[in-house]
Amino acid sequence: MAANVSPVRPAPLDAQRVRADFPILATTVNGHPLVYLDSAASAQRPLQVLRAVEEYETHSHANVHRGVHALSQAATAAYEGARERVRRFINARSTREIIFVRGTTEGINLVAQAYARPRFKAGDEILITALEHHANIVPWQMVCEASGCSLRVAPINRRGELELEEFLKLLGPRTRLVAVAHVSNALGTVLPLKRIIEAAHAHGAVVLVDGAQAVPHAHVDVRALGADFYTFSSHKLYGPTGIGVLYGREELLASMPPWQGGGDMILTVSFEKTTYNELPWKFEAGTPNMSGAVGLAAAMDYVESLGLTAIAEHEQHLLGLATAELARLPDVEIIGTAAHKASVLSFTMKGVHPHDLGTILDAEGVAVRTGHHCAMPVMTFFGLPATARASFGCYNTEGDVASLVAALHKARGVFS
Ligand code: 7TS
Repeated sequence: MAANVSPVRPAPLDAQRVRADFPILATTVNGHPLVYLDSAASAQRPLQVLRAVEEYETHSHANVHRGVHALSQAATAAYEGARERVRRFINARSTREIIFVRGTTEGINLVAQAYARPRFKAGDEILITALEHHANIVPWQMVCEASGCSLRVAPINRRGELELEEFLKLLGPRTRLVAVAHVSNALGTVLPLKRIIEAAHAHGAVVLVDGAQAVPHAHVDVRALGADFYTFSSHKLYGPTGIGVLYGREELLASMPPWQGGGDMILTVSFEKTTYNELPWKFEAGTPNMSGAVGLAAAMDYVESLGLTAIAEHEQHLLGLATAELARLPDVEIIGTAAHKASVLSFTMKGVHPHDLGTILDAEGVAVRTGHHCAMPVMTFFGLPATARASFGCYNTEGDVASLVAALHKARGVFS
């Protein structure tokens, strides 16, 4: 994602030193040292994140926004401090534009239900691409069912790249919203976001970006991108589960009705009329995930301390190495060969079901994901039931790639 990385070149990543921050990587699996190649599903957490959560839970926990007592104020400061940390991380204009959600899935559903559903009608169109995760398909299908609007899907080619010309042709006066992944989770393809956003805006459409697979691998600047909505999950960014972020341009968020009702999103309640809180709390009903937010902020500190450019370069090196090694293996086919990829390597082995392959690799301590990766239409496009997928994070090494290759040789032996 060269267009988005910081121009300052930090020192290259010392993955061995980084690994010391992740105690779980010392685990042995089936008698082998763990080789964790499933960060695209969920990354592991460094001590810095674990300690920040422990510190909050041990010394600062109470409910937020509700008490004048010291702990409630400490919790509120920690939670709202985390919001400011997120704002800075993605360069949003204001903390009013940062909504804490459970994760990417909830972020997309919030926009679907509170932005799209009330305003779209028959004749309106939502445009997505053929490489989306189910979380960026199903919420829009639900909107279409409820409102009568239609879903259009821009095609991909055999390399797993978006057919940009076809995408541009599908944009028109009826297009109200474009929802695209920044990076495909099943194939690793990086989408030409700036071009997509400019074209969508030229047609008056609003753009939601599913950034789940992008934020851990590149510096994302929502204002430079021009995204209207951008959402991501903490747990893929070395932070805790159960927390994520929806960024929305203030003007859009302000124009939307609340989604869920309950505490924190109200100002006053009577049986006749309830008035809603201001942004961002209008979209945060109920007691939020304070420790999660604190952990996410610590994860952002962590990746910035390593340098997102250094992380990206390190992962690109591993991706290039693994791609070259797997390409040399007979019977292995790489699925997703886009010119611009990030950190994900999907593949199949002839004659071996990906689940069996995953089981053999696990016996060697190598953790890869196997399945449809919640992107069934991508699998259908390639005529496959599933793939095996290795994904890389800041703690992976050339040794991990070598272990993957050795385990694949072993699997070939077992099945031949
Ligand atoms: N969008 C993309 C591109 C994703 O990769 C994922 C999760 C989601 C949305 C949903 O994120 P969540 O945190 O709300 O669940 N992707 C994967 C994966 O590739 N393997 O497991 C989860």
